Amino acid sequence: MSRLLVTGGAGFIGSNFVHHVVGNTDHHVTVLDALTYAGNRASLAGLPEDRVAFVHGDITDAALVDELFSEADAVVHYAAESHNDNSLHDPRPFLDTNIVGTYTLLEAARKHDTRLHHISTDEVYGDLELDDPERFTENTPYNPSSPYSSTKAGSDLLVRAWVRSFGVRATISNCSNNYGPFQHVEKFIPRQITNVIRGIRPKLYGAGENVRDWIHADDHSSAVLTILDKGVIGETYLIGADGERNNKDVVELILQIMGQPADAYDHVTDRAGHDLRYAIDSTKLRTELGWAPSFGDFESGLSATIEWYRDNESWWAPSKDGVEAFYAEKGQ
Ligand code: NAD
Ligand code: TDX
Repeated sequence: MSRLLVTGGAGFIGSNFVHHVVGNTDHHVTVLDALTYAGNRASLAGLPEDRVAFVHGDITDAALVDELFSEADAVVHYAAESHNDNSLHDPRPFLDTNIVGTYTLLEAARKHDTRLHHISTDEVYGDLELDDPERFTENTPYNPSSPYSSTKAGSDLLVRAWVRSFGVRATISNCSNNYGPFQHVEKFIPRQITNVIRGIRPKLYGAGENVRDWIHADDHSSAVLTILDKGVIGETYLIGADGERNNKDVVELILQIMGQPADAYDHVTDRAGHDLRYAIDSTKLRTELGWAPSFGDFESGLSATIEWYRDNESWWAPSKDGVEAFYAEKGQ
């Protein structure tokens, strides 16, 4: 049994990972989370106290990070400012958390020789044309578009430098778009599901031709555990489940599953600098480490996610009005 420190474990993907670890391993988890607007203690409710400890704190707090690293066998680093639209409105917190926060963890990993896995995103590679036959691989050059993705790219480069210069025992994964329970209602899929529940028409940016490569958050978790277990230090692994869909198709599918007419949505102002298409080639992870996703079918994963939002209105309702007011101000 190992002691895992999980940063950002009260966020969407981090909390899914903590549930996955408790259900599938003997590891003990300590969550370090600042509980920003995106963090929610309720996402960890019901987990056994002897398996999961919670520390309310910031990853830029070097003294706290140092203490927690001294007690951990491995660290999985999810904490980030994660929303592109927010980064276009106010980039500063993205620099603090994504860059300075990751630097703070790397210095602690260096001091304590702690195994670190850094969670990143496919957005560091920029975007693809709709008809590009190539997908992103571990060798695709970095070309981020937004303040969010550029700070994630910067954090990845810090990790690579600390591996090479200081021998830090780190791996990196770059994953595609996640969906599933506990995702904040600012994000595309939960926003549209909760809009329909509230009787608000879904909002599609621009023409809706932008393609995202969807993976269930639980499959992201199994991939991260596989990398922690078998990944080679210094290596980067791309995580994806061959789930490319354009946004228009996703909105229409949500409306269909929720019993609404397929055209009952609005086109709204597009995102500035909106990346056209992401697509992941996860061959390396599958062939070298033997990982495969379990959620093969996007429709059934989406249906289960819709059910989760129907059943857990008390989890998302406190954020909904504020998020919609923020979007309304921007014509979105
Ligand atoms: P999220 O916004 O839902 O959660 C982020 C969590 O980090 C929150 O609990 C927040 O309170 C915490 N946090 C923020 N700043 C902090 C700080 N300074 N100190 C401590 N905790 C802090 O994000 P998410 O969607 O779960 O993303 C998690 C990670 O996965 C991020 O690194 C993101 O870049 C990456 N990622 C996300 C996706 C996706 O589709 N959402 C895809 C690929 C990679
Ligand atoms: O209301 C909306 N309407 C809409 O059409 C919203 C909120 C989004 N969109 C579009 C923009 C994107 O093309 O849907 C797509 C998905 O948008 P987001 O959920 O904001 O995700 P994205 O910008 O693709 O980034 C996500 O995946 C990669 C995560 O938020 C990042 O943290 C991750 O790195």
